[in-house]
Amino acid sequence: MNLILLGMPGSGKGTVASWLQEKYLYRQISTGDLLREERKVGTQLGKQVEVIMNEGKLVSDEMIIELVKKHIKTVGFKGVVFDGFPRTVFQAKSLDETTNIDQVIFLKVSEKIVVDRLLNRSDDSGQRREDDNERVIKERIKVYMENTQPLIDHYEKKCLLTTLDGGVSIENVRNKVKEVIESL
Ligand code: B4P
Repeated sequence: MNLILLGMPGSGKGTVASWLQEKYLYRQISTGDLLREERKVGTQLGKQVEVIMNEGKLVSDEMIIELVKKHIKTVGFKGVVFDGFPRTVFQAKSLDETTNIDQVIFLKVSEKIVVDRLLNRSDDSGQRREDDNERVIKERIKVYMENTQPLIDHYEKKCLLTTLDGGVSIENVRNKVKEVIESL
């Protein structure tokens, strides 16, 4: 069973996807994490995407689709949970051609909440991401509205979309997601 998590930057896609991987054995494919890993290792792709990511723009569809292909392994897992992918209609159509999607969960959160979350986010060692500053967050939200929001319509037409309130506590969101996947 394959799932997609859709939502604004900071809507909690990564938080839910890593929990689904740990608890329900879904393989998490987070394109954001994969790109950050390429940057950390210093690959050619990592160098190419650095400025794009720091400015909150989208990496090219071709690069992202290649990256996903490289990492999509389902052996030993219940299925895949895509987090941060697809982000454009082109990416969604390309995924439609290769992978059966069983459910798309849209985490609906207000702009104010996501801005607050991203401005307060840091990792376990207290490090902050370069794209989590007010100027770039605004740009990421704009990019989301223009490029990713149309996917809601795309998956609604396919009768695959479930909308959940992502503005509540992490535990509440998890419970709602659990209900959805257990009903499939
Ligand atoms: P991503 O890494 O996907 O970043 P994100 O959208 O900001 O994160 P997410 O929604 O997963 O939020 P999280 O759970 O962490 O992308 C970064 C960049 O990579 C993009 O800007 C782009 O340049 C590039 N990119 C990635 N994928 C691409 C693609 N397909 N095509 C092109 N370019 C691509 O949650 C955020 C914070 O909120 C955390 O601190 C968390 O603890 C907190 N939180 C989560 N849920 C909460 C809740 N319910 N209550 C309170 N706090 C909560």
